[in-house]
Amino acid sequence: MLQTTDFYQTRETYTEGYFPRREPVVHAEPDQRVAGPLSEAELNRFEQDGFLSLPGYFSPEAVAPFFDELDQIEKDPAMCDRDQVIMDPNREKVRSVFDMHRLSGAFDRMTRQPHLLAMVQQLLGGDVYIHQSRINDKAGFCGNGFEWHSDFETWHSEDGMPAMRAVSASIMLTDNNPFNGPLMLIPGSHQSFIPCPGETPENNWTQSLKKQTVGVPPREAVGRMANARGIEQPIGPAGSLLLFECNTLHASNANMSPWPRSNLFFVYNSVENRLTRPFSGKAPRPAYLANRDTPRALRAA
Ligand code: 6CS
Ligand code: FE
Repeated sequence: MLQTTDFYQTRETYTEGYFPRREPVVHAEPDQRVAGPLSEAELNRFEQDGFLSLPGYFSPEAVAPFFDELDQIEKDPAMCDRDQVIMDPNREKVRSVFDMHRLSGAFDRMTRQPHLLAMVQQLLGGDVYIHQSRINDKAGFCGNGFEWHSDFETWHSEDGMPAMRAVSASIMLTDNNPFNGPLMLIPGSHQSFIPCPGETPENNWTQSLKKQTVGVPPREAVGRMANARGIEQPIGPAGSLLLFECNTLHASNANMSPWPRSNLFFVYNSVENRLTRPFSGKAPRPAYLANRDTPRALRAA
């Protein structure tokens, strides 16, 4: 029976404040926690911070073909006209390409890389499927940033994701350094759900992926979280991996450096957490943003 009770009321049902999350951070049963590649220390780090940074996880050579494939897409006008390719607001550069795992066999196989998949299954306590995949690309000098937000707040409100049982795997396709707009995260912020004010516009995704205006938590709440635990900015060479929990607050600055910053994101959702109706009450988002098929458990490549 699909859960349709809205335990995380936001936007149209906004109330000020913030509320403790209902789900565990690591979903594995106690006796199953070590049944996977992540050590107890790594699981504890993920539980405490809401993310785990693994610099140098893949070699730069292993991810170079993905960056090259992105370059091909960006040079293909027919591709850039597709809805799943989001240009930045001044339409100069590609900002995001969604549904990469369906565009390319290499990306699909990467979602099922055995060790990566085993870590995600360990964190989510069982079988998983891809809810969303994308590349966020920040060209040198002009790549725009992303507002502070919880991905879960959007996926709950606009896609109908019932519970906090999803993890994003971000693979750096280029070096992420302090100057080219790396992801910033607030440790511990995953433990609280922060309702966001504002009604979800119809077809919000046509604008939100260029600049998010709803689903942005009140600055007072972000400030309080940052004052409690600071802000961290995982950097590393191309090939580095960042696993972050669906409710961890994150943002990124514009890229004013001459160097590109391109990161690949795979969003893994538990097969026990399939999408229901969008809790905003609005129409479901397109398939390239949210996989509404009956979840089919991923098998290692
Ligand atoms: O709307 C979404 O699904 C996307 N928006 C943001 C700001 N991050 C997660 C996701 O890519
Ligand atoms: Fe996000």
